[in-house]
Amino acid sequence: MKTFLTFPKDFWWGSAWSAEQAEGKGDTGKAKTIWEHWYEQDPNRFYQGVGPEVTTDHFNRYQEDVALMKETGHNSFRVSISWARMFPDGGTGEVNQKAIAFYRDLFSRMNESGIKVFANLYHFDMPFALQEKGGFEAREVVDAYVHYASACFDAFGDQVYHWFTFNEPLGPILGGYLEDFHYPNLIDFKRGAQAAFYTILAHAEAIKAFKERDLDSKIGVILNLSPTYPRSQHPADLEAAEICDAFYTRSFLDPMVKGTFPERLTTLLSEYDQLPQVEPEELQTIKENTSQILGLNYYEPRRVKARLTAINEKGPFLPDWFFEAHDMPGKRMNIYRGWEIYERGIYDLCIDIRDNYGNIEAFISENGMGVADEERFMDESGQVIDDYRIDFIKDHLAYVHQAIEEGCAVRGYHLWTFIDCWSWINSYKNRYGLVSLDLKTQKRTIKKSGKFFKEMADQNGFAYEVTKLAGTKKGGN
Ligand code: BGP
Repeated sequence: MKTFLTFPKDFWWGSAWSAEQAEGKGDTGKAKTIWEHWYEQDPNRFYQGVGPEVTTDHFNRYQEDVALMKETGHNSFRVSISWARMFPDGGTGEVNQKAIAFYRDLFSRMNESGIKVFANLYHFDMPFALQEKGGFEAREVVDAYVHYASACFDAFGDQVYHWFTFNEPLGPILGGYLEDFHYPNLIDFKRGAQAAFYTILAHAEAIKAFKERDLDSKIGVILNLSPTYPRSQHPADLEAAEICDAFYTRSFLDPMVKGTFPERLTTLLSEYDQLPQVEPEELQTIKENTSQILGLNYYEPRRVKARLTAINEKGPFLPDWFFEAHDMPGKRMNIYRGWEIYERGIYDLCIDIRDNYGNIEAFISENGMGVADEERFMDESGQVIDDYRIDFIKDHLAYVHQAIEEGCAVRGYHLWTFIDCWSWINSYKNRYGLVSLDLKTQKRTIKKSGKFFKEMADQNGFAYEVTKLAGTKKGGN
């Protein structure tokens, strides 16, 4: 039997995207970003050679897009404010009044339509000139970031509901220094650790600048978090999971929320001489300026086991020295993106935040399903009939609902994404939106999931078979 799952009053229903993935270049003037640079240098690294020049052309279509937000049930939406647009002179110097005018008009239209503005600052889009100075490996780039953050607080402080310093700060470290999927494509753990540390410092310094302004909004960070599950209860598997968790979950979560670094990680990095350079007053700043709100991006769980093979010690130091991914037999996959679908992970994540991070006010800031060739599912009118996405959303949200019933302070759910947008090196391969995009004409069409989302937001919930909630108090094991 189905039960109607009602969410708390004023629950944030919406979605998210970022400047580099949706805006297109526009005519305000914009500094070159690392993505534009990498695309110029290496277009073959981008799916079907599609780069970030036009993307979803939101810059020219934002009025129509705000109307579509409304039509798909948004009461809140996360954008990012492009550093390169705000500071077209290489990311520093004088703020760009044309950029301010663009974002102010977008935000006032959103607010007038009853859509709260969730503004994130950095979403992978480093101005190239600053990358040339070392990106977040360089202390002076932390100062440039704080200059940019402060300019945003001053220009939009009266329009933004909640602020975020970074989206998935782990992403550029993994991609840029360990796994070769972001510029600068290095394989160098110690340099990555320095960039990670200065990212954490930049977060704290921005929060400090925010607090000096006494705005009504809150500020926090958006982290990609996956619960880490060991293959078995064997001590070696448990240790592998613990180390993996320290590298990928606690590394940013602890300092950005609690103001401290996980000892498991710092001890291990010191043993292998991989610690970044750190000053005591920087640690103090991090301790004193922590997140007031937390965004949780959840896509898939992390499953690990003890390593089967010996390490090549001549190779570069990497987290994988201590564990291996466990390819769990029977797992369900999103075959297009290659990510496991495991809804209960979102519940375990919320419980972790409740129990180990002071139950900080949080929301699901990204969750979603990228599917290739969605034209296959179009009906005669051109609407994508994406029942798989509707099921994906419901199955995850039912677990979120359960977590809330068990006391988690989760205030909203934002899907990735609103209109199909550009996915970094995957370009437009996998589509995530509630609204489909015709790349040739830029025509937007609401998908079946977009209609569903509106209905769910209007009713503040949906009917669901709750016996499916395995592993929770309600569903049993
Ligand atoms: C998150 C990012 C987004 C978005 C999403 C989907 O990690 O914050 O920018 O891209 O993942 O992933 P992908 O685009 O790689 O398919």
